[in-house]
Amino acid sequence: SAPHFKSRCPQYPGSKINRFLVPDDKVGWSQNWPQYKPLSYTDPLVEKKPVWADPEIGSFSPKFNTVDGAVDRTSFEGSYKMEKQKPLNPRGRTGVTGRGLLGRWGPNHAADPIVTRWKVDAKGGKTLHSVSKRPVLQFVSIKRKDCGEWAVPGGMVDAGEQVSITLQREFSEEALNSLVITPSEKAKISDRISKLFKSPGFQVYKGYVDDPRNTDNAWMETVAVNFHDDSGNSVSELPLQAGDDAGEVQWVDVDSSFPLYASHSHFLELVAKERKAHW
Ligand code: RP5
Ligand code: MG
Ligand code: MG
Repeated sequence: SAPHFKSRCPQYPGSKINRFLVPDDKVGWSQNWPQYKPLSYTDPLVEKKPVWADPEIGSFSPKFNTVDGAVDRTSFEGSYKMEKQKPLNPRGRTGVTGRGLLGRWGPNHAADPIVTRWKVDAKGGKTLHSVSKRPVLQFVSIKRKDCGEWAVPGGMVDAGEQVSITLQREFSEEALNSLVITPSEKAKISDRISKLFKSPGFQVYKGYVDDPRNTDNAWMETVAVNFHDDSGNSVSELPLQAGDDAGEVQWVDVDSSFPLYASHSHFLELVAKERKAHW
């Protein structure tokens, strides 16, 4: 696969930190590079030791490459290497060390719910794309508040949480604004979406995410699952409302030209292929 790219974005998100510039041919750790002198950066929020973050290396004894109590420190990419007691990004150099905005040393596990339906015309027939002649999928997309980019409404797997729960919880928080509605409204919504989320879904991707928050010692990994509302009468009818770290939410046509956060475009390409839809 191509070397990670967004993980080398010149400026570290939410900071004034410039990454050490890493050319494509120096990404891999196997390339000897004595001149490589990245800055260490940990966001002040992470330093405050919130529940979702690890302490500093040295002040605790994490068990890497294993499930460490409630925290899954295994990687979908296989066993990761350690250097000076710190995990090494399995995809190579990023131009910054420490954890940046990420809470965990090593893999930070997320889940990405990709909820889709077919785009239909006024008569309810599937819309075919003018060029590819294939039916067009739409997915529930949120505009992230942190960077303004459109994305899948994914989020971090809480310690000890099952991924299937994270998928439904993050979708509800970010696309249905479940955090601020009344308990009775919440019950109604979760009733209607639980059917869709109870279906096994199509596991689209499992592994490293090329996320701009990644560092040499901390990185994002995800399980992306597609829940498809084929008839368009279950989740499609729910009123979308942006919540939590989402500023906007809407159904977006699945199309290769639409730019998305991190590796999310890659996930949607896989969904389109699987459903024989336009891409
Ligand atoms: C991405 O960050 C994942 O693919 C997921 O969509 C997201 C999780 O982080 P937050 O949305 O919680 O910031 O790498
Ligand atoms: Mg969230
Ligand atoms: Mg999120």
